[in-house]
Amino acid sequence: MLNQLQEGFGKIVKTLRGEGKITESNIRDSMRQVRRVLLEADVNYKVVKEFTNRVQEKAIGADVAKSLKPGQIIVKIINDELKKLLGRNTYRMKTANTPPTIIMLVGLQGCGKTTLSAKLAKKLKSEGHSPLLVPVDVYRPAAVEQLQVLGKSINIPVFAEKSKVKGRVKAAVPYARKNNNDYLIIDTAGRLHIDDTMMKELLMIQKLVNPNNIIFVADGLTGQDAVNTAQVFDKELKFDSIVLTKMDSDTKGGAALSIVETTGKPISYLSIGERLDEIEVFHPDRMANRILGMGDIVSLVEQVQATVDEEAAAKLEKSILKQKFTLDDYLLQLRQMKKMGPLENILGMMPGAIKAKIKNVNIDEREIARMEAIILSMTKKERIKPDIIKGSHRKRIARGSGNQISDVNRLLNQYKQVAKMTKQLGKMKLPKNLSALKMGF
Ligand SMILES: Nc1nc2c(ncn2[C@@H]2O[C@H](COP(=O)(O)OP(=O)(O)OP(=O)(O)O)[C@@H](O)[C@H]2O)c(=O)[nH]1
Ligand SMILES: [Mg+2]
Repeated sequence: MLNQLQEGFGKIVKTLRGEGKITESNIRDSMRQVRRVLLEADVNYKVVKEFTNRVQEKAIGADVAKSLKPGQIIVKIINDELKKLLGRNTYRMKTANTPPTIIMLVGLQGCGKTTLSAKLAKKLKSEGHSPLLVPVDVYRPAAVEQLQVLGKSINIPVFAEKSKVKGRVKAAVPYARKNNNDYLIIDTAGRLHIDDTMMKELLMIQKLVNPNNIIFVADGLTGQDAVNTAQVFDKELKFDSIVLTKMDSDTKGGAALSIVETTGKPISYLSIGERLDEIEVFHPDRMANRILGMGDIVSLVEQVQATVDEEAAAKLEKSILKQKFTLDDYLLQLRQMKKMGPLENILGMMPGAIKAKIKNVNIDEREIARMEAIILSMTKKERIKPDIIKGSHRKRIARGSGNQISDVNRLLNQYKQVAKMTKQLGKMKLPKNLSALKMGF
């Protein structure tokens, strides 16, 4: 996610930090680079122009003479402006005085509304709420079933009574009240392009139930188009917030940076995968740090805390501190990783330097299962002292786990790489509450 922006800004930050003296000419020079990075990431040109002007103005006016590291001041200004660009504060969903709080999702076809409905419902449920899902896409065959299947998988009721949109929406509210559903999530139908019929239907639903939150769902992959579509939807519906989806894909990130500025509406969540737990509250400040390659340590720690088994974490931490990391520890770690979700999500939050070091450790879930099988085929002694695993042992382990010798070799190499990283992390001084972070490896 946002790799291109991160790489671009990473370079600029590196140069700036090294600058002993900041002059008007090197400020202009770095602003040219900032402009290029933003434009290449598909950020709206007007947004780019205003952004660089603001940074330049502040940088030139900044009192850098007395500072020890003037370059850092510019980085700070860029960081501040990025935060502003992304919306400054974390958005809080509005709630109804009398339940249910109604959330309505709108957006073009395939942008991820239905998936997001289920994700939000799951999140709300985990926070102790009792959501009700209401699919109102009565046109596309199987659209309702799609939400029903998702609802069933997370044990959340789906209200699909009445066959017409108006009837269903109208009936859903009293149904929610009767069944103590404090949130009602309306998943609307998408169209390939904005058209009158779709907009009229959305306006009708809006008028009928007056949702507390209208969320515009934007496919993060569509770049500038998402910005234009957002403007049209906002003009008609005056939505409350934006969710960018598919942020796990190789999106350039331009939409994320332009959409807030052009609509004036905040981003509330990011959808970062197809799995129903792959949703993230959008924090402008953390995102700015992430883009500048400062690493989103706080998000990472929260995510680790939410999923990690405390006992396993304590055990791992101990071995990390002892700087003795065995294959048993690696096995534990792999299992934790499986719980935390795709490694790329976690890597995306790490500071660039660490990320670069572990770029080659590419693990997906199936791969983790295979790695588990290989480690489990080793003897206790082999797991504690991997050095004793020679050729004949590898053959036995491969056979025992139903893999090739090359798979065993690969696992051992990855283990070595991770063990080395872990050793380095073990030496790093991190605040106590951040030590869980070391678990990510
Ligand atoms: N990689 C990735 N895929 C996603 C994400 N969100 C949704 N998808 C996928 O995108 C496709 C479309 O998602 P839906 O939720 O059906 O989209 P929709 O807006 O409801 O589509 P319509 O109802 O046809 O308008 C599905 O294959 C989803 O699995 C995401 O954050 N990341
Ligand atoms: Mg849908």
